[in-house]
Amino acid sequence: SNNMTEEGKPAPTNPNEDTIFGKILRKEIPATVVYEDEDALAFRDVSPQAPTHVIIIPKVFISQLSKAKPEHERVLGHLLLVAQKVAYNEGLDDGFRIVINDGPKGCQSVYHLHVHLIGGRQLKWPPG
Ligand code: IU
Repeated sequence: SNNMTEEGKPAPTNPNEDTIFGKILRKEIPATVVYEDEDALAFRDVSPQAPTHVIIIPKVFISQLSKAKPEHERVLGHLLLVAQKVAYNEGLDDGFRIVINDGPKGCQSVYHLHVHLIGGRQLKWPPG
C-alpha cells in the first residue's frame, strides 16, 4: 500500500512527538533499557539485526537528523558518546557500526531521531 516504505516498513503518518520511542521514553511501554542519563536513553531493538542491536535516542524530540538544528549540536554529540559507552559495555572491542536512517529513502520508520548501534558479528559493507 502507499502507507508502506519500499522496505515494507510502515510509513509515518504524524511527524509529531507521539512516536513509539516517545512512549518508551515516558515508560508507557516497556523496553530493555541498557543505558539512561538526563539527555539520552538506550534500549535493545525489538528486531535485532545482530547479537548487539541497541537504539539510542535523545530525550529532546528531534524527528530526524535532517531536521536537527544548531542548538542540538551538544545532544547529537552526546548520542555518539553514549553509543561508545554502550559498545564498551557490550564488549564490542573488535568494532561495531553506528547507523542513522533519515527519511523514506533512508528507510527511517520511527520519526524520533535514533542511532542504531550494531555489533557482535562480522558486518558487511556496503549496506543495502
Ligand atoms: P529505523 O531507523 O527508523 O528504521 O529504525 C527503527 C528501529 O526501531 C527498527 O530497528 C525497529 O526494529 C525498532 N523498533 C523497536 O525497537 N521497538 C519498537 O517498538 C519499534 C521499532 I515500532
